[in-house]
Amino acid sequence: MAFRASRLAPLLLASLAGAGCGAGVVARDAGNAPPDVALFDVPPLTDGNVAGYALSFDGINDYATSGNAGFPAASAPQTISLWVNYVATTATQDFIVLRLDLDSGVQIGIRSGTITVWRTFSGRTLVAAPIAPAAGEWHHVAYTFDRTTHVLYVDGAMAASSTATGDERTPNQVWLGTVDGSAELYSGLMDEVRVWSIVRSAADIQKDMLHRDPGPEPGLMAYWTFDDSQNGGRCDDMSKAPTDPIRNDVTLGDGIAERMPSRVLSDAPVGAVDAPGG
Ligand SMILES: [Ca+2]
Repeated sequence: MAFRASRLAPLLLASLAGAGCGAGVVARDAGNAPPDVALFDVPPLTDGNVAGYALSFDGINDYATSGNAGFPAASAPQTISLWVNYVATTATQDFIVLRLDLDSGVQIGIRSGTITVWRTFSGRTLVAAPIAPAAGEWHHVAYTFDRTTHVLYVDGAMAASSTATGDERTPNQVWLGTVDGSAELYSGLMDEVRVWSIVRSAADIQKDMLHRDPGPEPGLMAYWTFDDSQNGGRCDDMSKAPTDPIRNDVTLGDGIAERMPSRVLSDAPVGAVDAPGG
């Protein structure tokens, strides 16, 4: 969970400044390295920062997993969207993976130097942005599939579409920042992840990306803001009511501090909370 990118340092310092003494959890990496400050448990923000916290993946061993209740099959209508701020467009890096073992799945991340969506079974590209947006700044990524056409939106605009043959089956694993806990590790920030079992329109995506969501909505199977800041290395699924017994909560690094993405103050441009039903 070391901070590799110097640009993240101000965020870390800002988080620490707001954390107060003893509020965080201090963990120690293997070896003689100085202790990392694990910011997966951090104080609630009270300064009106709408974006709250983001997850920071170190590209070394950080990842997260989640439940998959109600998640769409690879061949079913769906929308997956998130904000990312990647360090580089080199190597293969997964933002989010919904897969069934290695037999079927949808993977969204960086591949061949650009934002790409590919299938797990054959590894074939479903859709890819012609040009990768610049590293080191926030970009919104959304993927939709309507049983026929794959569409990739970057920063609210359609970047590419295709009718490539994809995988078909229902996922039994969900990974953030990796394909399997050890490979295709993501280096960068992530915030506002949403998984829908319906197709959102271009207009929906353009509107949604600029707002936090007020809560449960039809077809919204998971919504992770990473803002529930005192949760023992877990992040709540905000798409469900707090009392809902089936929630697709996120677990950071399988509960192992060294593998947990840190929480950092988010400056993702998500604007204000959307109006209910909006
Ligand atoms: Ca957030």
